[in-house]
Amino acid sequence: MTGVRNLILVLGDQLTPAVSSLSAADPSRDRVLMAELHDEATYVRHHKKKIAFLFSAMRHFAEDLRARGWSVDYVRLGAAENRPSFTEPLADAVAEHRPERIVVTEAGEWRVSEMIRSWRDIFGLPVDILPDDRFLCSHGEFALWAAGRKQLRMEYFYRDMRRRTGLLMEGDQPAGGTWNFDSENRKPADPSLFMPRPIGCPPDAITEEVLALVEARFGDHFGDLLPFGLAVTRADAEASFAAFVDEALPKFGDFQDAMLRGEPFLYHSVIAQYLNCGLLDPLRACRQVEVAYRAGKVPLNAAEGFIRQIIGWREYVRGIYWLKMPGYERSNFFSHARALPEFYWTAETDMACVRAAVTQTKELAYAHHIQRLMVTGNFAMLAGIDPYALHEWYLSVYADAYEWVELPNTVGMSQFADGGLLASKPYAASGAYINRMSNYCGSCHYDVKQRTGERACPFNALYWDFINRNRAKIGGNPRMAQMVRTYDKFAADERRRIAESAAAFLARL
Ligand code: FAD
Ligand code: DLZ
Ligand code: SF4
Repeated sequence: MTGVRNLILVLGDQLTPAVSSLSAADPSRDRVLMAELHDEATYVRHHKKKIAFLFSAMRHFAEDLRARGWSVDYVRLGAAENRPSFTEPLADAVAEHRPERIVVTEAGEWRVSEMIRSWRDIFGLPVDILPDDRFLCSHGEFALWAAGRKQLRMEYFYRDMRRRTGLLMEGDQPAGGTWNFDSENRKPADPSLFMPRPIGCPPDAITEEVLALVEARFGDHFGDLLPFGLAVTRADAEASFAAFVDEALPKFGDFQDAMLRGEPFLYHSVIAQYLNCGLLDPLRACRQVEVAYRAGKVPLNAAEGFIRQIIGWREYVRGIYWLKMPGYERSNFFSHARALPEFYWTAETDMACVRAAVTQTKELAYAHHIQRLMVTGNFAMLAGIDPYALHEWYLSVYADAYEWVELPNTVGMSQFADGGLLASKPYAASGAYINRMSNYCGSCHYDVKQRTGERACPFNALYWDFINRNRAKIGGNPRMAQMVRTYDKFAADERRRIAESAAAFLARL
């Protein structure tokens, strides 16, 4: 067949008709290519649920495009042998359709964007790489914002995004007279509160077929495939988000940092996997939240907290990723080199907080932010785990994980491995923080009140040991210098016991 003008490659995280490669195209002359790829499912061994979610969402999206009049070549995994990466199905489609050019919206990951850059030479065709305008801030705009600043801080970036979008603005002032209500968003949750759950979407025939494929091909990957209840269409993702706005958002702010036994979601939205693959539009979601606030259905601290995560943190970490790649993935400020403990895969640990986070990660491919940051992330930093190994873990185990968002959160925010480029101080905490924000400690083998000894909460000795061994690196930060001074006031015997407890625990790892 001849006469195809543009061959449009739609990547697995570009599942919206509004993506720039499609919005500028013409279904009568252009052709779409999508492919399920062995290499993409295994470059880190993704959670089974994540692969099933994405493949099913891709298949549904291809159907959606066909219904809109597009000609779509959809390459199913295993349909042809040795078609493992984007390049092979693309070569097949180029040979078959002889397009004038290849068009693709820029990839979210450095690795894939490098691959795309190689195609002009491989295929001898022009390759148009279009900006991903699902994001508010382009790479160039972020680089301009960052240029000449001594410190990059999310808060100032976020204010610019508020001004730019007009979200929660009264003229040129923030609604309520304050930009950021974070200090109101740190309440521990009460288990007696009503906890809404994200709506479940039972698998349809397309998803059932994908589930069988994933079990057959990736059955040895981490994680539980079943039960499967994620939305795989835009309509279901939007219904899930609407339910969140009605039921959970009013309390999202208050309990944003809380953790509770048996409550994996609390008042979180559980939409990152939909935003990141294109099923939900970030700005539209924020506008819906603003409407709920203006209608008096949602308090300002909740609306602001939610909008900040999306137009603030989400955009900011993406900016950092593209500013610092390649190379950022190997950041290791503390020179941490310990292997990732086996319990990150098995959940077999006596630490109740870590066990809960890993168990639900295995079951749901989901843990909320504070579990990622202050439980699994905090533990890894205190224990001196190699940040690259940890990065590969986070990238593989969460349904919402793509390198552009996962890497800065892991390397920058949770491990301080970039030396403070992204975060103003290390998110290091002893068991007291986890005890304050959760009810895990009550059922734990360890005693959160003890600092040293066999039954002492491991976070305690590890925390003080971390402060002491990194004093030269963190002492310049006023908030950390205070902790170094506190350590120095401990009696010599106590300091020795801390070192011994930490060493004994790490030796058992
Ligand atoms: P909610 O708490 O309901 O927040 C709403 C939305 O805000 C999220 O859906 C997300 O899109 C956005 N958001 C919130 N916090 C952040 C943040 N720090 N960075 C970027 N966006 C944010 N988020 C991912 O989307 N993918 C990842 O791979 C990822 N890896 C992480 C790794 C670590 C070590 C840490 C500490 C955080 C990571 N995050 C990641 C950020 C955050 O934990 C998740 O976005 C959030 O838990 C997703 O759950 P939710 O949709 O219920 O979020
Ligand atoms: C994460 C993922 C997986 C598991 N599988 C595919 C796939 O089969 N086909 C595809 O186009 N994309 C997949 N993705 C997303 C990519 O790995 C990658 O994250 C994005 O293309 C961003 O660069
Ligand atoms: Fe986690 Fe320590 Fe509490 Fe146990 S006592 S749940 S290890 S913080």
